[in-house]
Amino acid sequence: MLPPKGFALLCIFYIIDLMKAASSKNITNSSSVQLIQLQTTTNWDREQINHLRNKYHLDPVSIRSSSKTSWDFLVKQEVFASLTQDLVTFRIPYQVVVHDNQSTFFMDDVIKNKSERSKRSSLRHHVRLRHRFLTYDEIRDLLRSIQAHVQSRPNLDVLVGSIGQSFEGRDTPYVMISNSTKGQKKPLVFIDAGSHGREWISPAMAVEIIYQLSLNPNNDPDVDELLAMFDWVIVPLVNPDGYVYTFVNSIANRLWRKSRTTAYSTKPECYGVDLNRNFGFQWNDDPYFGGNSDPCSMTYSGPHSFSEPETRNLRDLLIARRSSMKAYLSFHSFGQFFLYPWGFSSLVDLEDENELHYVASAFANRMLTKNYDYHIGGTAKLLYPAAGGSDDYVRGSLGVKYAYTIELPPHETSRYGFLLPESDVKNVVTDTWDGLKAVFYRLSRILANETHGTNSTSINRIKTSE
Ligand code: 0X9
Ligand code: ZN
Repeated sequence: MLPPKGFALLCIFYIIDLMKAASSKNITNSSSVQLIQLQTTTNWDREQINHLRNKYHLDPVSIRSSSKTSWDFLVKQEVFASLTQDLVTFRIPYQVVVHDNQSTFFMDDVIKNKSERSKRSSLRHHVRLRHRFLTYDEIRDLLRSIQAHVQSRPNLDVLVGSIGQSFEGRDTPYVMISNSTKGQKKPLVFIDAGSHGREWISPAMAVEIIYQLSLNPNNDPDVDELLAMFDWVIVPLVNPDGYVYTFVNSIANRLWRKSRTTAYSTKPECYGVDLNRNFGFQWNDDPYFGGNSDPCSMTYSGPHSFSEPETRNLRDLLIARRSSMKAYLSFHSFGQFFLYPWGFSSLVDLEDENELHYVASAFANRMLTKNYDYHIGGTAKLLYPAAGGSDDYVRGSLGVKYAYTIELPPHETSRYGFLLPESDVKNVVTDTWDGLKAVFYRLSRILANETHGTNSTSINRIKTSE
């Protein structure tokens, strides 16, 4: 989601750079794209914007549409002059937020030092890359290094595998982490990240969790507790092709959301399926349910549920681990929302919403102490309807009670949106890890009480120290 007002600041911030770029580079390249923001104040403005969306086939970058006062669009250079002329005629203010030529501006050292970074793959090398945005290759190599590093530890199993290949043939890694001392099967926490290419902080969060659980870099006693309480399966990059595509040097690439299948359109700008609309619980491609049957849409649901290798691969691992799975967390960005089902409809209540809310509030409360303001709620009620999400599938089809989607920072009003600076990664992932620990402690207490016959509806009486 992109924020209503915060992006205005971004505009001012980047427009200076745009002017610099414009003076040194040719910005009328016909294949280039600009990210522009339009401001709406009245219903009439909004009607005109809808008209312009149809006329110029504009897809908003942000998919949150309720109570919007600003809209962000990627605009091709060939329609730019005509569109901006219309905006002037309709008296709708607009600003160019970022031009194609500026894209490296957002990519920090990931792009600039790419060749230098890709040379080595030792664990020491990866430790140096900690809290950076990692490329697909770096994530894959890091997991291998961690596995090799912990191989000799007697009480820890870290197994790295692949859930299968993406459309473009990339292996999609997963990690199983388990403290096997007692030989008993523990409840499983299943975590995934990176369904949407542009949400770079999401795989960074999954990598941090893998780091913490398998290497425990701070000798944190909580990590031992967490390993004693749960087994862990983590899929840090569900959409490797979409992610790789966002590292190609252009703003249109950087903001790519979907997978990269070429099966449903011959137009490159229409490739891909929104993987978080492709799961098979109440799958629906009607925009009323937050799906979309137009391959050119950013939220294209695919021709039918599980039409994509990426969602089928994840589904198969979810099904295989279903019997012990007690919690499912899917990381996305941005906005600072801790969401639970249902995504497919705001009209259907989740019968145990209070219990899911209670667990989520352990996170929100902890994060508030660190000055992160999180909203908790059902997706369709709080955000927008979006059928075909992985959390709905895990809850609705697999019956896992505690199924969540977490929209990581920045806040929905931030000026950065998807383009969170790399310098913020460290604080975001370490603070979020702390918030997550509160969730897992609370969950563990609840599960222990359930096992000992306490009715789960008595959770309000549970006194915990989290
Ligand atoms: O729309 C989405 O897929 C998620 N938001 S995002 O901005 N990261 O794209 C929210 C998904 C919530 N869950 C379901 N819709 N089931
Ligand atoms: Zn997302």
